[in-house]
Amino acid sequence: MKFIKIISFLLALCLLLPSVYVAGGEVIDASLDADKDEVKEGEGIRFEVFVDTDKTISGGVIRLLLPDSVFAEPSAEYTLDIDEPIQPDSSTPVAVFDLTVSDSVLEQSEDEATFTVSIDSENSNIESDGNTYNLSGEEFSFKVTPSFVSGQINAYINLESTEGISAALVGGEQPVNAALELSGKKIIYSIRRSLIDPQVEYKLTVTAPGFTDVEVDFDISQTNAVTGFYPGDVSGDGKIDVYDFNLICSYISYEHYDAFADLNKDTVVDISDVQSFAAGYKAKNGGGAND
Ligand SMILES: [Ca+2]
Repeated sequence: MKFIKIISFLLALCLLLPSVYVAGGEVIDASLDADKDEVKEGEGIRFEVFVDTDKTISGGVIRLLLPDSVFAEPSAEYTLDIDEPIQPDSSTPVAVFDLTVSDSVLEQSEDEATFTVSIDSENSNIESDGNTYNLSGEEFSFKVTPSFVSGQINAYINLESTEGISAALVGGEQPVNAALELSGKKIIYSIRRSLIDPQVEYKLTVTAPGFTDVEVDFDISQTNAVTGFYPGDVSGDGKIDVYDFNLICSYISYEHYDAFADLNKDTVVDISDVQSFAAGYKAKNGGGAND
């Protein structure tokens, strides 16, 4: 009885062996390519495996070695399911992998990072004429850059800086701050996509000394254009009226600097802030919403 068990074990071992057996120790060259060498967080990237051989291929399995926690997919395996043996060529891939880069691969401070993917030579093989050959190939390097959600805030005036202006998503556990950049009378805001929780309904708030605060619904799938961020609220009471105008005039005459009166954010309170006040007053009162 024990003898039969040993024979059965050896027989099972014999049946297993062909799948790990490398015929004649020969390894076939394969190459790995991708449709891009730079990809944003959350984007897809397609890897293709090409085999350079004059052998016909009747089957096999190809695995990729993926870096830890870079892709949404935990592993990448492709089984060559071939009815009739094929003759590979350098322009037709034998395996295609569509992978998605996770949307939080990078540390928040990182501008980019480089990762590599390679063919898992030990676990990749092709079958040809009853033999199994392992594949070898060089690794493919690609760069991941951050993904941003951006939109614009109408400021109604030409600003000299974004000093004191802040835009943030509120509604989650803590606010998500936006980076700001000037473009004419608009402020372009951008937020790292990986910081935005898709389950949370956020409001986008914009505040600055001298401007009326604004809060709008935030939709991650759309380019949000924010209106209602008006310059001219020097007293900070939410209104733009003659009282604010008088404050600017008195600061100018006393040569006094006040951040709330420095509407164009150029570190002085002067006639340009009077002009900014006029533009804000006009916009808020329906005169220049499209300026
Ligand atoms: Ca000013």
